[in-house]
Amino acid sequence: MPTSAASSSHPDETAYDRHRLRQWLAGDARADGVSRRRLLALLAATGAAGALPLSAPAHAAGDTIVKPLPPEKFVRRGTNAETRWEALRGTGHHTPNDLFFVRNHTATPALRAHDWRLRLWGSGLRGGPAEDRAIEFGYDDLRRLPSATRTAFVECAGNGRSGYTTQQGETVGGTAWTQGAIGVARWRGVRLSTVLHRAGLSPYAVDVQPRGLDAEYVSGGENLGRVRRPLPLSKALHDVLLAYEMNGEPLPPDHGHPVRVLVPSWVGIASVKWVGDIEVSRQPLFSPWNTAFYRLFGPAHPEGGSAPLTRQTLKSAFELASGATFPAGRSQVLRGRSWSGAGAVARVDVSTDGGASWRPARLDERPRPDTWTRWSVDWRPRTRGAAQLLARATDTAGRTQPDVSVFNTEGYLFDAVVRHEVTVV
Ligand SMILES: Nc1nc2c(c(=O)[nH]1)N[C@H]1C(S)=C(S)[C@@H](COP(=O)(O)O)O[C@H]1N2
Ligand SMILES: [Mo]
Repeated sequence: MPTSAASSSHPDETAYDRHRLRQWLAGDARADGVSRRRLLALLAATGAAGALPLSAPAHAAGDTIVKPLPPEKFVRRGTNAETRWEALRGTGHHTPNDLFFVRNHTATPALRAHDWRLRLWGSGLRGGPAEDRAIEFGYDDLRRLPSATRTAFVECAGNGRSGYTTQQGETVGGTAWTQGAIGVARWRGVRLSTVLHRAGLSPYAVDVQPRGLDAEYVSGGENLGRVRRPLPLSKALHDVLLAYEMNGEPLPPDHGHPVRVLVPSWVGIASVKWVGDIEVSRQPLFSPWNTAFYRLFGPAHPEGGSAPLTRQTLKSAFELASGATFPAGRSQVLRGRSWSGAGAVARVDVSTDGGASWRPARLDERPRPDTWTRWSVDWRPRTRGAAQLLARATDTAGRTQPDVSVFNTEGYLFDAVVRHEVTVV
């Protein structure tokens, strides 16, 4: 399998990275806003502190995310934080920034908008020999370009992964998310197409590969470099944003400050945070994030894995804690949300008796693609004891959530109907 390792370790690139890094470190030192530990991690990321072993964890678990993670809102999972669904109750369509899940391969870097540059480079830009084709945009340059706003979810490909184990008895790799590795925000930024055209897009370009400025990712003792994943040009030109605002605020540090890529309807890994450069290529690009990770492996999938994951699957969740309790004989409104990467939600059916009987949920807002739809049902539990609540969505592409999700070794795209355990008291 070809890789882009040669082009991404281009000497100019490395020098550029180190140069930028020194500027941030100087800035942060003045502002006194960065821990020594984070500083060392940043240095390690570009090899400027060669003696620091990359395999050593650069951060304690509590140090990888900047924002507060109150336990009533989040469950910590390693370097990540999962949103609790019960905390979404009453929050409206858009997930407040302070409640949005965080998925960090390493740690949130300390970047400052006025020092930040975005570099576009590669054989897919017009003019000059390949190594000279590069153009930079500063933060203010982006803010001056026409803006676009989109409501879209960012959802980890592994969201719901623990269902493979708890409902299907299967062992899968990766973070054992329940259902809270998703959030919906109103993203504002510049269309990637606008920036690509300004950069001088070649008619021969086929792929673009955004790369984050967070530390290099070490997995199984191997340094995989900085988080990066290619996108076909067709998607890049269609609806992708370089987002600098999230729900009307400057992008928060944990969500990619100052600028992230936002790839609507696709697996979260496509939405690269803290983007620092974008390779534009006439050849298909590869990185560990579209070869080793984010493909489906397993007996039901092709030898060598499926095609790289693109769109998210179809899911539903209740705005309830696992094991929530309800008083018998009293009317309740059960609320939840369903979403699909393949279109809008068409209908949602709910069962409050473990799947024996079903009724349609009320859709409480107009279903739209790229985001969830809130719904509700009335419930008056009669019998005391354990009960299972189920919600099954159908989308406008004609897919309905199955009872069982097809196994894959990394536990991606769990789409089965979730059995939500509650107790009637
Ligand atoms: N640079 C960078 N971008 C990244 C990641 C990362 O670790 N580093 N994680 C990815 C993954 S796997 C997901 S699911 C989303 C999570 O976005 P959030 O943390 O804003 O919720 O960001 C993606 N972009
Ligand atoms: Mo993810």
